[in-house]
Amino acid sequence: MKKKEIVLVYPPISPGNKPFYSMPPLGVTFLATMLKPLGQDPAVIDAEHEGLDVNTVVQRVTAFAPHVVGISVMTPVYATALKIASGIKKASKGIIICLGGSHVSATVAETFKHSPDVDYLFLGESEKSFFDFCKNGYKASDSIDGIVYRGTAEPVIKPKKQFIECLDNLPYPDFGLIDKFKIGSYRIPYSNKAVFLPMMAGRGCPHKCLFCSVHTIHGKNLRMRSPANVLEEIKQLNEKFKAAYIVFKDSSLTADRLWLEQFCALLKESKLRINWRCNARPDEVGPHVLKMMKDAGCHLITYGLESGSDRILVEINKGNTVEDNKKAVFLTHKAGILAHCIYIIGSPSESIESINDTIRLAARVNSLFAQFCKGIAYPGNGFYDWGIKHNVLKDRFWYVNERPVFKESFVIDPNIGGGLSLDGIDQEAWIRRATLRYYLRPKYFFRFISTCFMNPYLLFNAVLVISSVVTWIKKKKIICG
Ligand code: B12
Ligand code: SF4
Repeated sequence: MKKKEIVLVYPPISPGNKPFYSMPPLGVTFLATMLKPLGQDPAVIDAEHEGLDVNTVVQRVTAFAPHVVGISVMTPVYATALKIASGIKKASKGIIICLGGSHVSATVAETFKHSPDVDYLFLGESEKSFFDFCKNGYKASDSIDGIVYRGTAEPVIKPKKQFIECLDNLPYPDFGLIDKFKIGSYRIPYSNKAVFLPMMAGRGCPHKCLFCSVHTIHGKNLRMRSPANVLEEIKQLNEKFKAAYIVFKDSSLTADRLWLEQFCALLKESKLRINWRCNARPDEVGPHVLKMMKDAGCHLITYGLESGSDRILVEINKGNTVEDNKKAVFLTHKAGILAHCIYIIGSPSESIESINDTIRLAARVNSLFAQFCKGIAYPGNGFYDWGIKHNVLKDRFWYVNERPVFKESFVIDPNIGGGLSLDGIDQEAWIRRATLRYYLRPKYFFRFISTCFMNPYLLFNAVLVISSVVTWIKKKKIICG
C-alpha cells in the first residue's frame, strides 16, 4: 500500500451497511484538493458509500501509515467518528487526529470532553485553515483561525473569523482523490440514470430557520462563485468523468436572482447536455425563474416546505407562507420540473392539528417525492436551544452515545435521538402515518405513473422504493432522510 501523509475520512452513518443512495462527499474532497500544491497526495476514504464498519475504516486508514487523519463529522456520525479516532490512536499513537464539519463547528471544544483521542478541531469551512495547519507542519499558529487544540489546562479556541471571500479562488474538488473511486457506483433517487456529481455554486445563508445550522459552517452572508467559474467546473466534470447530471448542494440555488439568470443563460448557450437538480426556497421562485431553469436543464427541485401551518412557519422563522409553498410546487410542475418536498414533524409547538395541516399540504401539492422528517435538536440549530431552554430535550448530549441505525435505500431511521419531547405527540408514529397516507393515495399513483412516462428510469427507482418500504414495514421502522 502506498504511504499517504494525510488521510481524510467521511464516516459511515450506519457502519457496516452499504447505502443504496450516496454521493461523493464535497467537504473532505475540497480539503484534500487544497493540499495538492503542498506536494501532498492525500487520500479520501468515503466510508459511508462503501458501507465500512469501524474496524475496517481503521484498517484502511492505518494501512496508508498516515501522519495526519481528518474526520468529517455531522452530528449523527459523531459517536462513530470518535470510535474511529480511538481505533486509529490504538493502532498508532503518533497519528495526529483532526475533526471538522457541522457538528464540530457547532460544539467548538466540547469533543475534548468526550474523547482523549482527538488532537485538533476545525470550525466552519476549513479549506484555508487546514491548508495553513498542514503547511505549518501540523501545528496551530496565531494566523490560523477556526482551530481548537488542547492547552495546558483548558482548550485553546481560535474562533472562526474569516470566510473565503472569493470562492472562485478555490480549486475544483478533485474526486479522483477518493480511494477506490468509481463514479458509476454512486446512486441518487429519481435521477435520470446519468452519471452525476455534486457541486456547490455558493455558500452561506442569511435566513434564520430554527431547525437549520448551516450558518455554523458557512456563515450568514451569501457568497456565490461566478457563473463562468461554475460552468467551467461542469465542463471539466463532463470531460473527465462523463458527468451529465449535477446535484447542486447549495442551500438555495435561487437565492441570488441575477446570478441564476446569468448562470442559466450561460449553461443554455454552452450547449452542454447537462441536467441538474438543486434546493430552492419556495418564496424565491416564480414562472419566469422556473422556465429559465427548465430551459437550462433543471430536472428536479427540492423544497423545504416544512409545515402546512402558517403558525408553525412563523415559529420556525421560515419567512414564507403556506400559500408560497403551494404556489411554488404548482408552478414547478407547470414548468415541467419534478419536485421533492421535505416536511418537519415535531417543531416546538407542533399539535395534532398542525401535523394534519402538513399532511394535507403534502397531498395537495402532490410532489413526486415527499419526505417527512422528525424535528431534531442538532447542536447549532434553534431547536436545540429551544429544547434546552424549555427543558424538553431529555439528554443534551444525546449524540455521544451510539444509537441503533437502520438504513435501507433512502431510508434513514428517525429513531435517532435529539427529538423534542412534545406533549401527546409521538413524532415517529406520525411520520409513519404521514408517509403511508401520502404514498397510498390514487392521486399520488397518477403522479408517479405520469412521471414514469416522461422518465422510464423512475420505474427502476420504484422497485427500490417499494423494496425499502416493504423492509420498513417488516421492521416497523420509518422513512426519513
Ligand atoms: C450534502 C448534504 C448532505 C448529504 C451528504 C452526502 C455527501 N456524501 O456529501 C446527505 C444527503 C447524505 C446528508 C445527510 C444528512 N445531513 Co446533511 N447536508 C448536506 C449539505 C446540504 C451540504 C454539505 C456539503 O457538501 N457542503 C459543502 C462542503 C464544502 O462543506 P462541508 O461538508 O460542511 O465541509 C466543510 C466544513 O464543514 C469543514 N469540514 C468538514 N469536514 C471536515 C473534516 C476536517 C478534518 C476538517 C479540518 C474540516 C472539515 O471544511 C469543509 C470545507 O470547507 C449541508 C448543508 C450545507 N449547505 O452545508 C447539510 C448538513 C450538513 N446536513 C445536515 C443534516 C442534519 C443531515 C442529516 C442528519 C439529515 C437527516 N435527517 O438524515 C443527514 C446526516 C448524514 C450523516 N452522514 O451524518 C445538517 C448538519 C447538522 C449537524 N449538526 O450536523 C446540515 C448543516 C444542514 C442543515 N440545514 O442544518 N447531508
Ligand atoms: S433552511 Fe435553508 S433558508 Fe433556512 S436558514 Fe437553512 S439554509 Fe437558510
